[in-house]
Amino acid sequence: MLTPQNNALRQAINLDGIWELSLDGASAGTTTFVRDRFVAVPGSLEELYCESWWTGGERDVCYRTFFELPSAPLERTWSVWFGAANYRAEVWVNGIKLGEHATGYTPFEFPLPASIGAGERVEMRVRVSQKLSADTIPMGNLRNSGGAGQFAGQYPDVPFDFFPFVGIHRSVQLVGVSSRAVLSSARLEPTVSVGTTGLLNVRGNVSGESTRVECVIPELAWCESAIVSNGQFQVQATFPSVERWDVNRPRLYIVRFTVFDLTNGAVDTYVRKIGFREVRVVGAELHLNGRAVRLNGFGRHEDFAVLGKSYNTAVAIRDFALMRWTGANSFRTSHYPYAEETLDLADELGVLVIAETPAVSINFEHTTEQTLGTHLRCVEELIARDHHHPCVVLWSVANESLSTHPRARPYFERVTKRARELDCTRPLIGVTCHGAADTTLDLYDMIGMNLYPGWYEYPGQLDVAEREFVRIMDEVHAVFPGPIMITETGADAIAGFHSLPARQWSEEYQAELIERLLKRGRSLPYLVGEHIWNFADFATAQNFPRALGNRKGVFTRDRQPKFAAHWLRRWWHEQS
Ligand code: GCB
Repeated sequence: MLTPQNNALRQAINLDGIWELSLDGASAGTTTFVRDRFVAVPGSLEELYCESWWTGGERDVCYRTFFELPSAPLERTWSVWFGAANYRAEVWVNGIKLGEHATGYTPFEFPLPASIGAGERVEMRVRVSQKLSADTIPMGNLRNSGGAGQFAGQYPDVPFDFFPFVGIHRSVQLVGVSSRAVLSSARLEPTVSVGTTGLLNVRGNVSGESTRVECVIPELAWCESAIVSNGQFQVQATFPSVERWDVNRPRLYIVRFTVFDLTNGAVDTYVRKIGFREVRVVGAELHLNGRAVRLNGFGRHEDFAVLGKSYNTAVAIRDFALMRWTGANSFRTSHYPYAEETLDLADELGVLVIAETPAVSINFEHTTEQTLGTHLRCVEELIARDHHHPCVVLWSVANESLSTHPRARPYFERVTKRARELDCTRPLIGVTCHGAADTTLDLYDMIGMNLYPGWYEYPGQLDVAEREFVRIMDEVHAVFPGPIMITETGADAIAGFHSLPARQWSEEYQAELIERLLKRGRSLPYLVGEHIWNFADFATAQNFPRALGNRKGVFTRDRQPKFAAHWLRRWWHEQS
């Protein structure tokens, strides 16, 4: 599946806007819409109205919109494409079920019945379900009691703190392509070898009847015709002189594919941007283009007031502006794949990304054979969507699993094996909060440590927090020889709360804790990165440790700086 594009031979018609909502999702195919509930697409439901939508994680809701197919000069096949809907979506048009997609955060597309003609008014219904269970990714409704870890007993019942927003979170598009032949997938692997020599491997699939696909990079004066055989094509090229894509110095090249049908007429065209760069783990270092690179930045969330988890371009641009202002060069898409537009911006701006699946807090007390199957599908969907983005330098297959459990190792052997089969050009990072007790460390090329000394442990005791931080890191280094980074550390601070001496929840405490831990971290030679938890405050499930959300942001939820953001800005700018 390719992300929709509008060009001379393809149509992408935006269906975003005001849709109707029915709270009766159970009978989605037949439910009546009373036309007094309207929702935004893209949008999350939870912060639109004044009452809570959450019903213990059992609710299905139904969305509805209408559209018409345009009459097109060419023979067209139409489909409907969704950027993401959480957590499960079923799509009907004119009473016919087209299909369903489980897990949020990744796109899905269904062909429309050929019987729908141009100009016909089409009703589309989408049942969106908030149900999470032991079988789903992420997991939910595990009914753990309060003793079973930080997130047990909270409301909604999810084993993570961020609010499980429900909705059609990303754009919906009507996609029209040639019914003769169309590019259905394109896998590009650009890399650089010695000096400035660029190598490019292209593999792709074409559906329909096609003879050849032309691949062109105008700026490299490259044009190659690949023969299509059994719906597949492949080409390789070597370029003596390319400019690399690098952190803060992004160089992107446009690749254009043109598909020809049996009469040698051009019937489809599609463009992709690529960057020539190489990422590798060398000893205890992470190398980008043959040089050690340090990751400074944040764990983040897709979260903003009213918008919930839905994508918004203005917020995305503000976030990149703030990251640049601090001097950050990277972030992790904690704890799920972000909107592809966010990766497009990271490609354009030279920001490095750790791309993560939605597998957060896998709890092996509850996993089933189905959990693993769903997790593997999440890995496949993430890599299928994001492999061509030069900004993605590491894959994270999960965040903070219960990886001390005996079932963790065989499970993650399967997950990491699948990720490596799908992409051998990027290292895998294992993100853990279990330190040296994690039984899966050696399955990864790099380790990300989530640790909160001075917050959850040793509150108020900054000297002890520093010592603990070094002790835990050294313990991991003793059993894992590769590169290690901090993927999470920090403290909650409510903007405007001040305290001297510095005490928990004050801006002073958050800033001082971060400063002390990061300065100590610089004395550890194997530490190749520091990501602060979190970039901005975010909405959470309800529980007593959360004061109207998680306040570990160094920016507020409306993206204004706390003291810690100013300190990071000085620190990262001094280092660069
Ligand atoms: C963690 C989780 C993250 C939480 C954070 C916290 O370890 O990975 O999702 O938000 O701790 O603030 O407790």
